[in-house]
Amino acid sequence: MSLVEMRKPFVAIVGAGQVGATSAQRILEKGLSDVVLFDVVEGMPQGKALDLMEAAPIEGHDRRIVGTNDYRDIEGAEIVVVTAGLPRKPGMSREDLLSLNAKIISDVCSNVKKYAGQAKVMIVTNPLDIMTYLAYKILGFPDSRVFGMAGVLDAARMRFFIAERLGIVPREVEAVVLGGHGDLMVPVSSHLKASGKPVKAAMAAGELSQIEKRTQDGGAEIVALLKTGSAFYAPASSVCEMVKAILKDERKVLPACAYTRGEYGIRDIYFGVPAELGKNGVEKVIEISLEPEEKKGLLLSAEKVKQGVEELTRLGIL
Ligand code: TXD
Repeated sequence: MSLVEMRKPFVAIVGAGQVGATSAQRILEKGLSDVVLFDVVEGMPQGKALDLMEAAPIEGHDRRIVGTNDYRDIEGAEIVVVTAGLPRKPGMSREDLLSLNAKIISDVCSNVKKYAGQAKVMIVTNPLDIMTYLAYKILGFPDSRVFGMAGVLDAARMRFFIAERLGIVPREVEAVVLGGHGDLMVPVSSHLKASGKPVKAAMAAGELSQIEKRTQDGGAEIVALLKTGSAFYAPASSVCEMVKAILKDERKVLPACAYTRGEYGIRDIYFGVPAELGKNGVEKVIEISLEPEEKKGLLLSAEKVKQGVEELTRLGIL
């Protein structure tokens, strides 16, 4: 039985590190739901939860957060966000993290299955597409209830880069970034818009391809600057955006790491595609028109994700 009383629907976050704690902060301060913050490190989630509660009188929200080291407290969660794992160090690829984080995801998901069997589960841990697939296998939940966060972040980075280049506010830019959350992700520039107007034809090709490359390397750019740890402010905003779409049943189409069944010619892997998010999690995978180069890029990226999944089998994890 759950040890804490939370107002439903509530969100549980497993991994109270940089992304986990910042996501909790955003969820609370936007008034979206109460939060249970879990970590294996004793005292740390309790300390961060207390600190966040002490900000409530100033921030003016009426939400509640509880920190815990006991999985029983996630019982009844509507959404479990999994940010447990090691972040990249400079020079480390997301794939280097594979075997280290696979053990953590296996442990976390066994507990989520045991204590929050009805929840929707959002994976954040890298390498994202592979960890989401592993989580799906361990959880045994319908695929609509297991998905990953990456595309919202990658698209937000591109939106910012374009806005900066055009001298407009970032929210005026619409971008779609699909594929695996790795160096082969596909910024879909044919769908890029600024203040509602297509950008591709209006920008020099060389300039646009530089922004595409910077988007693909967006995570590494921050890792190199920070020296320890990886990005967390924009990732937490992205988590929050997806949590909101689900809690409020917005049926909003966002790029998400979802299970594929032949969409875009890709099958049986978790992969970044446009997904309609609502109360059931991934309500639908949406197919948008792609230019031949974009389609080719997507297939290449899918190949890389498949190799990662095969690596899980080779390592005896799957
Ligand atoms: O777009 C995306 N999907 C990403 C992914 C954007 C940013 C960060 N991305 C990945 O998220 C990153 O590469 C890492 O794999 C995760 C978490 O990144 P974060 O920056 O939050 O890492 P921290 O600060 O090290 O926090 C990880 C926490 C830390 O508090 C550990 O004690 C905890 O995870 N941890 C665990 N919690 C529960 N259970 C287990 N087994 C466990 N092991 C570690």
